[in-house]
Order: sequence, then C-alpha cells, then structure tokens
Amino acid sequence: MPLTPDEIAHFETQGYLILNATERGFIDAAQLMRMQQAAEQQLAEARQPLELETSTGYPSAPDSLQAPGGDTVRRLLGAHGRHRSWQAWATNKAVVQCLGALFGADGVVLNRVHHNCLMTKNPRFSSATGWHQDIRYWAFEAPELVSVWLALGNEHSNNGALRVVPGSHRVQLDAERFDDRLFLDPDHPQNATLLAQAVDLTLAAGEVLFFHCKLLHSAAPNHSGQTKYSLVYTYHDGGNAPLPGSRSAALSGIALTG
Ligand SMILES: O=C(O)CCC(=O)C(=O)O
Repeated sequence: MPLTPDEIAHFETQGYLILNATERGFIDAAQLMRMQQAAEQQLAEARQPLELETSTGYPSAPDSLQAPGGDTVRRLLGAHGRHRSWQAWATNKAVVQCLGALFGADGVVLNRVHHNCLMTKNPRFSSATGWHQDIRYWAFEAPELVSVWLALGNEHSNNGALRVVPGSHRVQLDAERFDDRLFLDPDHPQNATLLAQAVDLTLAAGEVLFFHCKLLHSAAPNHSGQTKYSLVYTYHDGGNAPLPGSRSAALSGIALTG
C-alpha cells in the first residue's frame, strides 16, 4: 500500500496530505540535493519560459520591469522538460502510486498546462498570494486534480509557506464569494468565518504536500534572508479530460500509468 487508510482519509477530509519523500524512500538525499542544485542553477540562468513577480500584479510585487526587483522570477515554467532530476521526480513511481491511491482509477496523468514549475520566492522582492483555489487555472470535466508540491528547502510562515483551510475543497463556494481574479473576497461576510479555520503549513526540505485543486490556500511574501524553492506538478485521472478548446487542452498530458 503506497498510502495508509488514515493518510487517504486525511486527504479526503482535509484536502491535503504531507509526507516526507526521503524518509518514505521516494527519493534519496542525493536526488534531493540534485534537484536543489538544479533549482539554484536554473534560477541563475533564468531561461524562458518563466513568470516574473511583476506580471502577477499581486500585493507587494514590483510594479514594473523597471522598478527595483522588476526582473525577479516567480516561476520557472515547463519544469518537466528543464532538468533530468526534475523529470524523474515528476514521474516518480512512488508518487504516482500515491496519486493512484487518491484517484487514478483510469491512470495517473501529469498535466503540463499549469504548475509544472519551479516556484521561487525571493527574499527581497516577493508578493502575497491571496486566498484561492487552483481549479481556476484549469477547465476539466471534473474539478478533481491533485498538485504535488515538493519543498526543496524548509518552508515556514516567515518565508512565505502555504496556508490552507482544511476541508475547504468540499465546501460549496458560490462565485459571488470570489473577486474577478477568482481570489476569495475578504470583504464577503461568510468568508471571514471560513478563513478563521486556516492553518499555516510547515514543510522541511524533502517534504511533499499533496493538495486538492479546490483546497483554499494563500501565502505571504518571503521575509527570510534566503530564496525559497518548491517544485510543483499537477496530476489528474486519465478518465477526467480537459474541456475541448480550453487552455487546459492546449498541451497534452503525460500518461504515467495505464
Ligand atoms: O507560493 C505562493 O505564493 C502561492 C502559490 C500558489 O498558491 C499558486 O501559484 O497557486
């Protein structure tokens, strides 16, 4: 069994699950180090495709390319094709088995349209990400995708780790509770009650967070002295197809189990 019944139940009720990838034997310390070194190198090279903090328009992001920190990278895109160690992690057998236990009756498919990235958070120039559900990035037959977030270094409230609202993936949230960028509207009266249940997640290097695409989450800027690096991929069941003509259908997924 890749996951215990308790772990599966935790994911189903809370919308997320944290495992230690090295302690569980998904990867060894040398593999983790190769991914960390690749992250530093790739960020220094800053090859396209990438997303800058400036382009997010989020609070505290530099407001133009010309502003101090205007060329700060937020995401290196296309992570699966960027480095051998990152590709090996994206297709890691144990991770795929875990995903198969969470959904995957029709096989596990790696989505390349969103996430599929190295997420970075610069200590001097980083933004705050408001409360949102990642399903806003995709259009699928069923809103059932799971992201796998690998902490390449320690993540905590001081360097902009994720906060989540446990169980929010199963809460019915009408469109009027979100703003026009699909962030949860903090001024809506019902949202305050929901957000009072939020918890800060702490991840050690090598810990991996599985989270449902409807789990509400947010993150603060990085107030530490070091860049934060996380490798993030998203997967879905082979029987759950992207809607024809949508951005989600623009790039084929990679089937990892039949
Ligand atoms: O690290 C962050 O600021 C949050 C990123 C995030 O939630 C996202 O890109 O969907």
